[in-house]
Amino acid sequence: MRIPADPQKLARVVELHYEGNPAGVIARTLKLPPRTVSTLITQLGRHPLGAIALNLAERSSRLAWHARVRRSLEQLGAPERKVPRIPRLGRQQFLERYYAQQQPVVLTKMMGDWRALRRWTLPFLKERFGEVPLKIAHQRTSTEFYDLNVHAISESMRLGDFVDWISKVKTSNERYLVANNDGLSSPQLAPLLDDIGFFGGMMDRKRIPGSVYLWLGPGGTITPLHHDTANILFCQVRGRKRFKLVSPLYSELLDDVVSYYSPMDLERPDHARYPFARQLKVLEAEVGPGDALLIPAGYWHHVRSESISLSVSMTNFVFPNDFPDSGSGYG
Ligand SMILES: O=C(O)CCC(=O)C(=O)O
Repeated sequence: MRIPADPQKLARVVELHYEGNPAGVIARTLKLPPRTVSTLITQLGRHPLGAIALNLAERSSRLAWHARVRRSLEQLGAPERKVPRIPRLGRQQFLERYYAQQQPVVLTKMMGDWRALRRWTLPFLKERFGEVPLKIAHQRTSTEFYDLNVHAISESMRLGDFVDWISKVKTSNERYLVANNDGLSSPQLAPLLDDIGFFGGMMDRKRIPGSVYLWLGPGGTITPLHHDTANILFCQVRGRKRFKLVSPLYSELLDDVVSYYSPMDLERPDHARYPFARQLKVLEAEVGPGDALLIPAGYWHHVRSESISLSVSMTNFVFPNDFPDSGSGYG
């Protein structure tokens, strides 16, 4: 028998077979002679690796079935597409109703004790910290997977010069100070940490290093569709941002993910390339100064800034928030 020389094609035969497709359909889909496909499948059945593949396929289709059931049941529920906005929640209510249930929520009145809300303006940052060198993502629009490749495209820039650039361009997706640039790990910016709050004991004051991140950029910045591996409290200090969120129940449908990023543009999905895009239940949240959005671990999100924007994201919950997986990611 002629085994397809292309290993990717061979892998697709195995994949389609264990997804339950008949040999004829596989042959047509992959443009292979039907006899090649059926012989391969027979050999696979006899090979010890075939039994292992079958076992893995059954496990993954069981998980996929559970997710499918939950997605169909979800369609029967209320058609609400807006993330709820709640003024305040006690630590236990927040834990039980949202954090433990993986439900996004915007807390609208819990940043009252943040000095940052009053102090952090572009002129303040320039005057107090203008000389501080920071890594800033550059040339985002001309780089594929620019958020995933952030370290490769980041360049050092003085905070004062970055502030001047933002004030000049006002709207651009070219440069952006993102969480992975680790701005707040610079010792010179440490005083800024005195201006943030801890949400009535929901966030852990002692675990600030390495779990509180700064975002600064003009209007028009886009963080493409991705998920993180920890729960995030996304706190908006200046300007407005628009989030689109998709539950991890839909992960199975996003099939060309690289690391934690999907190339699908959630604002304008290419329906020819992503026919499933219409099945996604997309939640919307808009955050402005003083709003804090819970982004549950594994929740897909796409973010656009509507104006010059300054945000802090935090992962230092007092609740368990460490979910190791095979990769790495902020959060
Ligand atoms: O604000 C942004 O541009 C992106 C925020 C985000 O994706 C995150 O915190 O994970």
